Amino acid sequence: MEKDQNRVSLDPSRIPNHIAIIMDGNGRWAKKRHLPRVAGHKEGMNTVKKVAIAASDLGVKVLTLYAFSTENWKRPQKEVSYLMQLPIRFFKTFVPDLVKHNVKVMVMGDTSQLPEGTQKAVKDAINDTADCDGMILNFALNYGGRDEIVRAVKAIASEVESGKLSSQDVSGTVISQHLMTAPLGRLADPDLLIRTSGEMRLSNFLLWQIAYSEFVFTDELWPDFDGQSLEKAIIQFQQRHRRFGGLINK
Ligand code: V07
Repeated sequence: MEKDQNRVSLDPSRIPNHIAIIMDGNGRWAKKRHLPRVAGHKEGMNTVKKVAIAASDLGVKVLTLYAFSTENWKRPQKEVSYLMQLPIRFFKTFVPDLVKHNVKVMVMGDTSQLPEGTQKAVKDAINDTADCDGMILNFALNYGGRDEIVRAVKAIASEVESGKLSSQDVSGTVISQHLMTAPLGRLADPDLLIRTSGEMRLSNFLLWQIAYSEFVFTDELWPDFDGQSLEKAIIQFQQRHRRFGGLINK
């Protein structure tokens, strides 16, 4: 009973700095309603807006959302082209709201492979929110965790090759500095990772960065997720004792 979520309330002084979310269940949400999968993605985008504002209001500093993985290209072509329109729609309908809430958009992943119009929408969203210094809304777009590590290793190897770096100086810090989350500095590693829709996999999302993250899995489908669901996940986070492998709280 003590751990009954309804009896434990959110501690506003212990909000996780960085929350990462695998937004799963859009297709299942649509299927339940006899709608095409893309209707689920559209509703999922509206959920992104609601949850981003809720996170910002709670004082979250970074919200990283897995929007499109390097594996998602294998989906039916029609679905992929619909997904590629979403950053454009998102930009058109939501950037003014983000500016009002002082939210800065960031994107990590290989955006050079995206259609021209999608690349432009992403650039515009980043530019138009560049002066915001509140929460960072970080989209993982055409992102893969292993791909990110491969790129980091290549970059480090070429620095060693050119003599800029000694192999002896390669460290965890150096690796972090070559990952796509490097611009986030000390906020690069999520404190809390949430996956919706009942699946308990990482699906090549952040690999290095989640070494000490708390995981919360919920059966809720992404389009049904909201500010209250986020608060529940944060309460679960707050009920856990983070130990960082015994490095702190000793
Ligand atoms: C996408 C909506 C959320 C549910 C999961 C998949 C579908 C927002 C963006 C986005 C990305 C970059 C950006 C601005 C917005 C997005 C894709 C899919 C591909 F700068 N939602 N969303 N991109 N979905």
